[in-house]
Amino acid sequence: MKTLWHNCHAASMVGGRYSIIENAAILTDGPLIEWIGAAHAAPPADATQVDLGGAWVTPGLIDCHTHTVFGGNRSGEFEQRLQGVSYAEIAAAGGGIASTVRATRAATADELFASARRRLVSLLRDGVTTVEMKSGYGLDLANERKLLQVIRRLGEELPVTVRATCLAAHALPPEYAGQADAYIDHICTQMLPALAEEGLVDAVDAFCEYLAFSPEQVERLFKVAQGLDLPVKLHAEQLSSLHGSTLAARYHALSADHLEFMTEDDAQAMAAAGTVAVLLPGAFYFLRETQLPPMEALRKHGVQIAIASDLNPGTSPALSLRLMMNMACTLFRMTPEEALAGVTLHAATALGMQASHGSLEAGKHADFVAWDIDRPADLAYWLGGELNKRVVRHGALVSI
Ligand code: DI6
Ligand code: FE
Repeated sequence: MKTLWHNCHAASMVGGRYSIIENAAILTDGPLIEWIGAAHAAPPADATQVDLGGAWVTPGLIDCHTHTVFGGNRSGEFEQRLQGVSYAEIAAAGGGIASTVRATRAATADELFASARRRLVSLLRDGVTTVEMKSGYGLDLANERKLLQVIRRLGEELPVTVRATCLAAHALPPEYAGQADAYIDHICTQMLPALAEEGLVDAVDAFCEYLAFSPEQVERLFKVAQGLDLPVKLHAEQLSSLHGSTLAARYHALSADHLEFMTEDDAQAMAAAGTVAVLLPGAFYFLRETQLPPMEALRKHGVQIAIASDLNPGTSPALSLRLMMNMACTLFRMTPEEALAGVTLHAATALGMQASHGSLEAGKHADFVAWDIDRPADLAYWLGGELNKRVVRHGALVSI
């Protein structure tokens, strides 16, 4: 079953960077792209024709860093922070991640599924066709399993490709207060091997920060992940510089994420390892941070830069990836072209999916969005909201 999608322009991302084809056509065969190029050069084919009315076609957007599944929410803490109470003070008083852990443990899988589904639908309405979701609010085997199973189920029941990341090393659970090394041991010897064996884990992540886990603890986890053949990622240099991003590069991590406090040496190590820099402007904005990620060092060393929502209840209740594109431009001084590459091409690499996703090329998945916009920069220009568009996944139109 072939389809020729025509009367469009394409921001194809071919060649490993932002690139466009004006007056383009795309021939799909079932779930895959068979051919893409200038419309006049389209190969003859017995194909259904779809007129896209002059739309701009981009790869389906990829949100490569989210914590979509959690119980409760923290709008009360948002109000407290607006009154001047700090994130660290709230955490010390038993709020913060710990309060979401309590609410998540108390919720049933069905309740978690229902609330996460609503948030995920918001992301999908914004043109997202692939999303990564992390566990990390369960912090014991049964509850991390519950989260990862909900993540798998979201991928089965909604028109989106899902990658599940185990973030058991997100925070210290109350049962292990004062015993971070023992908790890391428990993850390494019990939780991760069991969850991996059950097929629930596509990658392993950790929060490397002075208020979470040290580089030494993260390295122990990475060694176990490596032994289980699981790729790693890392929350690094969000609040301070511990060189977690260099450690991530040493383990050929798919990505290091946040990175406001990274150094030029970290950028060099990441570039050499092909580790993607995932920037999270929603968290930067919501915490009213002032330390900007070192854009010039990242560009100079040729680190691939992705943008993601970091959707989570504490630091980035962000329901629009396009709003993150806008913030990446206004706050981090990225160009709209860089922002678009950051939610397609480089986001695919941050998930290890670059062979099949992230650009419009023959042989890749036919996951794309036909936007009724004048120019690709319009995607980063509007502050969220729903744009007119058609979403194609696995070669077929989807409605959400
Ligand atoms: N970094 C973050 O910004 C979130 N997790 C992380 O490792 C915060 C999560 C939360 O506050 O619930
Ligand atoms: Fe995060």
